[in-house]
Amino acid sequence: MRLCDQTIFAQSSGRPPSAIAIVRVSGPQTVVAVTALAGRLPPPRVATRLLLRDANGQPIDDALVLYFPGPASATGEDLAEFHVHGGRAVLASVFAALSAIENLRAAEPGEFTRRAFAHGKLDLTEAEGLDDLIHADTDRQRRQALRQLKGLLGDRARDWRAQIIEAQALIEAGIDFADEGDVPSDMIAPAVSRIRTLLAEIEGVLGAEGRSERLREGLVVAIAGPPNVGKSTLMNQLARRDVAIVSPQAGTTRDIIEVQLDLDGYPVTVIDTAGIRKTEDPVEQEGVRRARARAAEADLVLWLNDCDEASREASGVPVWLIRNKIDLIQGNPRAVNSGKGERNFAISASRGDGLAELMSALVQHAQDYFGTTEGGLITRVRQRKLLEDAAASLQRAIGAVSEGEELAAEDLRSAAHALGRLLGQVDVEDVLEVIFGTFCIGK
Ligand SMILES: Nc1nc2c(ncn2[C@@H]2O[C@H](COP(=O)(O)OP(=O)(O)OP(=O)(O)O)[C@@H](O)[C@H]2O)c(=O)[nH]1
Ligand SMILES: [Mg+2]
Repeated sequence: MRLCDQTIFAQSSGRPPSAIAIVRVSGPQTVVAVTALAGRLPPPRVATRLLLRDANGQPIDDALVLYFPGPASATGEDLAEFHVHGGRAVLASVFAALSAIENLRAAEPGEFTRRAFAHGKLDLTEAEGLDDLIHADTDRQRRQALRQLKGLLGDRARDWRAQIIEAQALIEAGIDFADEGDVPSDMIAPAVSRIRTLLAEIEGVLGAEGRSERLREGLVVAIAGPPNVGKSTLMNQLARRDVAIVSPQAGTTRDIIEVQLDLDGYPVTVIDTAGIRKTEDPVEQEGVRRARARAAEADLVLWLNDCDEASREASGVPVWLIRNKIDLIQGNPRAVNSGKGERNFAISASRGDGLAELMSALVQHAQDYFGTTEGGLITRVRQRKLLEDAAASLQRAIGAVSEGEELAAEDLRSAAHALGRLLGQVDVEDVLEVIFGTFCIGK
């Protein structure tokens, strides 16, 4: 049985209990399912209040039912929505009634979107944008995802691909003529100049900041340092709530604690780690190991030290040195910049001194890190990789023209192929699992 022969259902709204929950059904059995539960099919696209009943005729809930006949639906198939009260028992009864119908089954994560993609409702870059929009935590992420969902990258890629195929046709026509001993350079020259223009455009998009992917992932800031210096206290201050246990005992934190912050629209993950020291306690040793590993992977390390210490461990990422507990010293010391790209701060995490300066430095750092992402079209490594492949093939095609049109045509074919993969038009099966697998169920 082919994938789309089956009818799928899932709750598409948030976690119960909630005031209202939406259950979506998509596939050829949709009309059967709606009629079975609601007694009749409402008119297309008109919200209709109907009593849902189970197979024994027992009432389940008073619902709003919507029916969207395919192909003019979100998935391109017959699709229905049941808006029911969002209680767990209500939902369980609706699911039980739907499961009882032949050829109906619960949807896999992302399956609705996957069907929309299969029916040409959106291309792969738009599907990625949709996934990002659902997972957007900050305003900047939301705007970027919306651009992607509007198909800005997809539209460009489609246009480039069409032009490459045209250029390929021109060159292949040249090859045919060449058989007759008449190499029409006036056919090749316009093709080459078109390829050069295309290449410049793709390189422009590749070069545009190159930081939009970062906006999706967020900036990771690790708080690290020796035990008992006030790392967890600083973490709680940054998070503005008690996420980590603070105690005068050295070696309090062992697990890695993460909080997501929205810094001026930028997504920032702050992690609090175990104090780094030599220890005999195997649990603490593991905490120290994890702390080191996470600090090494972070985009920025805030290295905390008691005010009377100045040592820190070397690491490959930018490190800001922070002297904590300045409230304990007479005549609060001021931060001194070493001028080696390292920044120095003096704070009192418990009293709040210097935290405003640290916060605004973090916002500034986030701004520099993410750059101006407004113009960036690429949001994923997958997209960047395929555009780079296309650019490299075009580059090769330009070089190959003088050596033989067949070679150039082959390079153009692989450039068009890379863009086809970007859009999800060719060789899609391997990427589909990866992309749609990250979606939530009901999407
Ligand atoms: N006077 C003063 N005490 C502080 C300050 N910041 C933290 N403390 C105290 O220092 C002790 C340790 O604080 P924590 O935040 O648990 O330190 P930590 O670095 O997370 O410690 P571990 O998790 O054990 O590595 C606690 O008693 C805090 O109240 C500060 O700025 N001034
Ligand atoms: Mg701690």
